[in-house]
Amino acid sequence: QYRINPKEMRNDLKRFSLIYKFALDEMNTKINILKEEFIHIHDYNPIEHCNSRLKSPESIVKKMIRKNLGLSIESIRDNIKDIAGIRIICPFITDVYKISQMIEKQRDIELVERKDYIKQPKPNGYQSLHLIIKIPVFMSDRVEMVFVELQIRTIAMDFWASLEHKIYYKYDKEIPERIKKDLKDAAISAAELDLKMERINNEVADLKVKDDLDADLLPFN
Ligand code: 0O2
Repeated sequence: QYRINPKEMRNDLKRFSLIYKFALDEMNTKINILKEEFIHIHDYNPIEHCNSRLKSPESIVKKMIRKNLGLSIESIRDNIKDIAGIRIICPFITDVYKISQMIEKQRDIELVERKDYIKQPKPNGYQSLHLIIKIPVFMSDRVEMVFVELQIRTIAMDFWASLEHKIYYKYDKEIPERIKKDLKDAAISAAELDLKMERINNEVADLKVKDDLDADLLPFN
C-alpha cells in the first residue's frame, strides 16, 4: 500500500519553491546586466528600480481555490504563472517598451503571454505591461522551464497601482461608484503626467543635441 512520506513531501515542496527562487535570481541578473550595459553605452538608466517577490503559499492556495483547480504540485506548476514575480519601474513609457523588447529578444527566454494594459488599460484605469515568460533553470539533474511574471511600468503607473492596492486592501466591501470614478480619473491624470514628462524629456534631449552640434561648429581660436 502507498503511503505519503511527510519528510519526502517536505523535501519536494522545498525543492519546488527553490526553483522559483533560482528563476528570480536568474532574471534579476539578466535585468542588472541590461541596466549596467545600457548605462555604459547610452549614459542613461532606463530602470528606476526593480523588486522581486515569491508568491506566498497562502496566496497560491487561494488562487488555486479561486480557479477551481486541484491542489497538487503539478497543477500549481502548470497553472500559477506568477509564483515568481518581478516588477520593473522605468522613468518613461518608451523605457517600458525598450526594456520589454530587450527581454523578449533573449534567446533562452520563451514569451508565453504579453498583456499590454498601457495600450489597453483595465476598466478601473490600471496601466502596466505584463509579460509571462518561461526561463530555463539548470538543476543538478535536469533543466526546468519556469514561469516568471514581469510587470513593467512607469513611476506614475506604479504610484497609482500601489496606492489603489492600499486603498482596496483596507476596504473589503464593494467600493461606491463615485470613488471608482475618482480612482479612474486619477489613473488618467497619471497617464497624462507620463506623456507630459516624456515630452519635456524629449525637448531637453533635442536641446542637448543642438548644443553639442553648435559646440562642434565653433571656429578654432
Ligand atoms: P499580487 O499580490 O500582486 O501577486 P491571474 O489572476 O494572474 O491568473 P489576471 O488577473 O489576468 O490573471 O492577471 P493580470 O491581469 O496580469 O494581473 C495580475 C497582477 O497584476 C496582480 O497580481 C497585480 O499585481 C497586478 N494587477 C492587475 N490588476 C490590477 C489592478 O487593478 N490594480 C493593482 N493595483 N494591481 C493590479 P495579484 O495576484 O492580484 O496580486
